[in-house]
Amino acid sequence: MIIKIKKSSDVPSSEVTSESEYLNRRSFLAASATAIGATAGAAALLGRAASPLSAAGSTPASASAVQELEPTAEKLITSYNNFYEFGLAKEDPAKHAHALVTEPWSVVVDGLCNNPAEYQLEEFVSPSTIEDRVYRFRCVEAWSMVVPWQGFPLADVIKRADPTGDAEYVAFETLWDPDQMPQGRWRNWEPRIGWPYREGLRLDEAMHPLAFLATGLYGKDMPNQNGAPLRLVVPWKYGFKSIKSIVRMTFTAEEPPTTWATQASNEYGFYSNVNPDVSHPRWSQARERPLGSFRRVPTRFLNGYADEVAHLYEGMDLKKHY
Ligand SMILES: Nc1nc2c(c(=O)[nH]1)N[C@H]1C(S)=C(S)[C@@H](COP(=O)(O)O)O[C@H]1N2
Ligand SMILES: [Mo]
Repeated sequence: MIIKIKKSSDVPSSEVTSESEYLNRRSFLAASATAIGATAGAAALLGRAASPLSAAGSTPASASAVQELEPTAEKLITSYNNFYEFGLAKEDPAKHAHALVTEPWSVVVDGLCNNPAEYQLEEFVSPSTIEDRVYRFRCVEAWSMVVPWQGFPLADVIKRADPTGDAEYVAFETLWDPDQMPQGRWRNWEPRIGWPYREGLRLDEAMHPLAFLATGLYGKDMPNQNGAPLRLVVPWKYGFKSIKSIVRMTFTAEEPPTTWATQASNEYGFYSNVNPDVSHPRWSQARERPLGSFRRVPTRFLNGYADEVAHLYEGMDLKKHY
């Protein structure tokens, strides 16, 4: 599907681009952003926060931030995937997700909000400006990548929905259609998983300017295996929070049940903030392997976004609320 792209004034984006063109353009943008002082969009492109404060254009981009965020090869991002509806092996989604029908696509917004609605994808996306965001992405399995996404802030659709005063959380659901996703029927596990895949955020997390609804990567429409046509990206949380192929968003008063926390609550909590100091019961989270490399590198607190998001967790015991 083709999403009509409104260009953001400061960051041109999202023509169909080869990886090498993309990277060239990116260094150009990085250079100009450094020269003019980073705007929110350019700051995000450089992997710096588009925080409410820096959105005013006050945060100059640092050269080190540019070097840190060398995007992972497109081929790796689109061939090494977790999308269990299409099978359990990393190569399965790229093999099978062509069966996913993304057009037409609709998204239901409901629950505790003043403007519940069912949108066609085009209506859902078009009020927003599509931006580039180069984000670190850290899977709970201790591999990581850097992805040049295109999309728009999750806050845009939340503001439009206008959650009521009782709404504390927002829950998300992926499409579940066993005809399109036959690999999702595994003999032993599937009954316990309880499709559809579900995720959720606290409302203040969801409103944070880094929380992103992605419609593409590397300047192209989202590949099916990466969660076409629309997936969540929450860069400071483990990858499984970044739910794919979203068909529903529901505002709730209570913490909503999520797929992996339901499956194994001692291993996967609701928060699932990237934290090198809180081990998974079966492995350490202190280090990670960037895709395309064999060396392991230290994992950063909140995946490197602590300056922007740590305040969301002030006063919380992150070992307990893992
Ligand atoms: N619907 C759905 N969303 C999902 C998953 C899944 O299996 N089904 N896997 C999650 C996990 S564990 C990760 S690491 C990321 C992987 O995203 P990627 O394949 O684009 O790298 O998607 C997340 N979103
Ligand atoms: Mo993951």
